Amino acid sequence: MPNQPDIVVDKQQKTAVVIDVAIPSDGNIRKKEHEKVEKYQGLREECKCNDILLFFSHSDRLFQEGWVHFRSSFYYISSTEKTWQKSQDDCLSRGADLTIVDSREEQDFLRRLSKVMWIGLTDRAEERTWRWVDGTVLNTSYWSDRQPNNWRGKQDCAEVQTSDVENNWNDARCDSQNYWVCEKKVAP
Ligand SMILES: [Ca+2]
Ligand SMILES: [Ca+2]
Ligand SMILES: [Ca+2]
Repeated sequence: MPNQPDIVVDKQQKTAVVIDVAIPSDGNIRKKEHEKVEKYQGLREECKCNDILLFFSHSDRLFQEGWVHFRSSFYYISSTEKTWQKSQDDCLSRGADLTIVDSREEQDFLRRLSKVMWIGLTDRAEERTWRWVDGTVLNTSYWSDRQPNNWRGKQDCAEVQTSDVENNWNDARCDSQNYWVCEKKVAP
């Protein structure tokens, strides 16, 4: 018997948080999950929300594994710290990549998580040519003031910092230990 989802609407942030009922989960994001995501697009108009955050119920495997849904992607926010490469390797093992920030909404979403985390951006192949993990060159960026500064010539990996301002990226040493955020696109 399916339960009604709990819906919490934050009028100030114009965000709805949906704690949904369990769905069949084999660990993969497939058609069923996609249908569910589509269903909540309607809620956006209803609550006049800009964003819908979709969390899964405690009995759901994706929820247990720590995935959060926002718009067209799922995100995994780590609870341990690793180097940039080990973080990317972890994302790959989950069928994902370190997050590619390709919209202002996604940047705002990451900022609201209030955690210093690796994202999928590096200039280690060529200094000052910042590339995403999918190989695309950085276009729109959200660097903090005076960043990237390649401090001591050794900062080649990008992190989001806890910040009240929209521009909160910093370049840091790739071998420093950080939390990280993986992104998995919802299957079309
Ligand atoms: Ca993205
Ligand atoms: Ca650099
Ligand atoms: Ca820096």
